[in-house]
Amino acid sequence: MKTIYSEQHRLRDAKTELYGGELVKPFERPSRADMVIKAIGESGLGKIYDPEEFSLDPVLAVHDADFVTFLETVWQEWQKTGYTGEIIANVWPARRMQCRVPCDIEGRVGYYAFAAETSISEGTWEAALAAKDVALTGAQGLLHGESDIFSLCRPPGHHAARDMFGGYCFLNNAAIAAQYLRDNGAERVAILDIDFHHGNGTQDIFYERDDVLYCSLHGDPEDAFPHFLGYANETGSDAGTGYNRNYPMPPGTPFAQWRDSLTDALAHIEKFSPRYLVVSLGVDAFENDPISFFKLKSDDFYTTGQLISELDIPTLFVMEGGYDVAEVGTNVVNVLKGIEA
Ligand code: SP5
Ligand code: ZN
Repeated sequence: MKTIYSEQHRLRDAKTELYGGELVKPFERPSRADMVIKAIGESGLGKIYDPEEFSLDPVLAVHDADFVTFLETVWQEWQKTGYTGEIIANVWPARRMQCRVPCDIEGRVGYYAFAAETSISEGTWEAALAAKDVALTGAQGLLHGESDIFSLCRPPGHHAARDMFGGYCFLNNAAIAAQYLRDNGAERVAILDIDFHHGNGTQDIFYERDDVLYCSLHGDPEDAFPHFLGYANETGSDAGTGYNRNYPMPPGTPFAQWRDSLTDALAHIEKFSPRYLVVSLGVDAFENDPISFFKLKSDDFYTTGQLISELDIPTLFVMEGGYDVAEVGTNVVNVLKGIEA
């Protein structure tokens, strides 16, 4: 299986994450991708390729233009104000307030943020652009007949909605890839999200649509980020009714229970009969993940890959979360090896 990867991910290297009332070194850091690349190199899985460059058109197919312009320009604007720290949202259009874009930079940061833990730092936009190229190059590979491809995206994407960033995500790499597959001839595309967190952004982007099925396994929003989306009663709206499936699970969930959800999601995907499958591949369901609460072991990721491969659908794996830096490479490679078994 080919891996698509760009060194440009290093440009996303924020100094701060708001965590427990302190500004700490972000969990989502460059060494995560280093560990994955190292494990791929040692695995004999296949070669690593640079991405091709794509225009903003596939990005604008899923994100609002004003949001994209905001991401593109906000660092320079922040610098102009004279602020010396990173960009952290501190105000939101909360209940019974107006959802309109203010003029002031702090107001606009709050408008486009849905969470404050994600600082925007110098180079974030450039890294996000490269990550979407990594995802789109993978999608292009599927269109050219590859059966499985791994897009090692960083920063991740599944929390980014059409007009919101947060959860360490800016552009929704998996959604951009899925839409690109749709726009290049695929009638139906399924997205399976196995990251520990609910992919609120991906759900948001495809919620009213019946051509892209979204299924997500994740920590119950009662107990886990992003807290305000990801409940089982969110099944889609309008034409999309029935095309969104959430599998929230409680703290301490072991693989046996998680696998039951996966099996159900896979059966649902099979019935949908998609031309392609996009997997939002986070490995933060791992038992030692520092910010998550499932109990998957490294070997369970191999089994997960095997189960997904039984679908026999051309699949793009898009890297999302996974914060136990020591094991993130092993866990990702285990999924991909399970696919090739
Ligand atoms: C892509 C991805 O995995 N994003 C995850 C973003 C999660 N950020 C919020 C983390 C809040 C952690 N609270 C954990 C409490 C642990 N005791
Ligand atoms: Zn996650």
